[in-house]
Amino acid sequence: MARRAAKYVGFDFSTQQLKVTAIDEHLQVVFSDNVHFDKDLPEFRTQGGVHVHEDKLTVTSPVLMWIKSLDLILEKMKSVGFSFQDVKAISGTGQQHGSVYWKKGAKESLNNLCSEFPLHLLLKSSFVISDSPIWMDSSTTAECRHLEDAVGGAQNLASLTGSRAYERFTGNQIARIYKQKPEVYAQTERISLVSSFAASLFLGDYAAIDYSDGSGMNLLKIWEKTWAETCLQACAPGLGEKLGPAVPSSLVLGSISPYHVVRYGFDPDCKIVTFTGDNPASLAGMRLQEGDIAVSLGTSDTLFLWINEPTPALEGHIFCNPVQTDTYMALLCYKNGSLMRERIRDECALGSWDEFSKALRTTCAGNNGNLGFYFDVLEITPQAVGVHRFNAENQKVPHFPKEVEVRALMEGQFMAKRIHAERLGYKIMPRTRILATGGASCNQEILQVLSDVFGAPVYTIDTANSASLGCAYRAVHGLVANSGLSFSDVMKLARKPKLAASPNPRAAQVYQPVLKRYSELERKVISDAFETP
Ligand code: ADP
Ligand code: XUL
Repeated sequence: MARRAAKYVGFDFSTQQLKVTAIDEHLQVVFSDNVHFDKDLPEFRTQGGVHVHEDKLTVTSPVLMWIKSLDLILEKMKSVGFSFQDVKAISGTGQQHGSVYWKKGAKESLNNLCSEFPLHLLLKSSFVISDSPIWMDSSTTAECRHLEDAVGGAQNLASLTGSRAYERFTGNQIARIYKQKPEVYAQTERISLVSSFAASLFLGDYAAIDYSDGSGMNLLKIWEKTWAETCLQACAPGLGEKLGPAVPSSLVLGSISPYHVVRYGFDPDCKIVTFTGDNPASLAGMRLQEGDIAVSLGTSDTLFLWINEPTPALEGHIFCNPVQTDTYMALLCYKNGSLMRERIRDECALGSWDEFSKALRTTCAGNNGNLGFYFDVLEITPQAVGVHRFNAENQKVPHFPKEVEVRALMEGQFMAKRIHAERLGYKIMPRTRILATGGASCNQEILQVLSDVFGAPVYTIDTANSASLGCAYRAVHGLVANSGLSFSDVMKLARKPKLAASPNPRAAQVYQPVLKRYSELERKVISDAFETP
């Protein structure tokens, strides 16, 4: 009998949808599908997968919606004849920071799931909180200040957990729930992240939180990889017990629950590899290697960096690396991405990306000393707003000629990224690769500026469904991680990224002094932002 082709599956519980990607042993995608929360599960009345509460600060998603979406996607897979029996391993991911509150006795229910019924019916009474706080929630400013004070300040918290206190980070979310509803907290048997909650549904038991997603809680000591006792105590009593120990991201948690074996025909030996957060999962999906930077140029701009020796700062986040436990990843988010570029394109390049590119081609690296900061909306990194232009003498000027403006925008956006990456401990090395993705990564001239500012080659990659694909890859790796094979060993079969731009040899010399000036002027722009009434 012919050998059946092994499959590895990744599930992504993202904000708006549940996605699934299956690959074969050659790492080729053989199946993908999704369930869109608003469209396919209208009974939960979400918009973009979430409920924004009246105070505008509280943002939640119904936990049963996530479970029902899993029932639905597995049924869809069954109806198209997906061969569950060939799946060797499953891993997955969830939006970062969101939390799920299991009721006392829920472990028992998870251990004894009756395969005749869908999960959302079996687990409908298993949660003390039916609306889970998610990453878009910003209602916990008081809890953030309390946590930072408890450890002696924002930088101390960053040095310990990888990030200063952020409203969406789970420790602060838990603290608010404890403060507002202590009785609900007392009835909680276990607190999961969206990722470990989703893993629990496959495992039929509480799944551990992994180091990488655990780093998005303001609770995990990223160096020792254990919970920080002072942080736990500052958030809620007895919290360590409700979280359970954190584990490496590539650990096999166990075999799939008999529920799925009977109901869908999974092989009883199919392994569940620890689930992680969506950004760590994307790092795996983009197959970042040691020293790489991924730059996503979309509605907002995001940077993932593979860092060996991070220096956590007041901006950006350091997470434990999801594919290699002894290293780290950094995450930097910028709100002024494509929309900012579009505005300058409309004002200075006749609304055309071709004209925008032409302006970049006809101006020179370093922009003759002209540089600018372009923040139409309040920026995250750094916290500043407005448009600020400086000439070569560091004098503030109200306007630039159109093509100078275009170059100042692009150089400014990329210099900021390089400077913030270096502040987090990133070092550009001869083997550094920049992997560019997102809408603007099709623009050759933009990629050339990126390459010149960083002094490194830029490659482009297709990142459609990178988080679920990354988890299918992680499922493959999880099965062999114990025998010492690294993630990149396993990834050798995957398609290589395409070289899109190489740095001009003179660029390094040009940008060295400009980067220094940009960094100094940034401080001025930030302090101006705070002085503005
Ligand atoms: P999202 O973050 O919403 O997924 P995308 O990654 O798809 O967004 O990026 C969309 C953006 O890509 C658009 O808003 C547009 O500004 C930008 N874009 C599209 N084509 C180009 C181009 N040729 N040059 C620069 N930017 C582009
Ligand atoms: C990262 C963050 C979001 C969520 C949802 O810190 O808040 O990217 O992970 O995608």
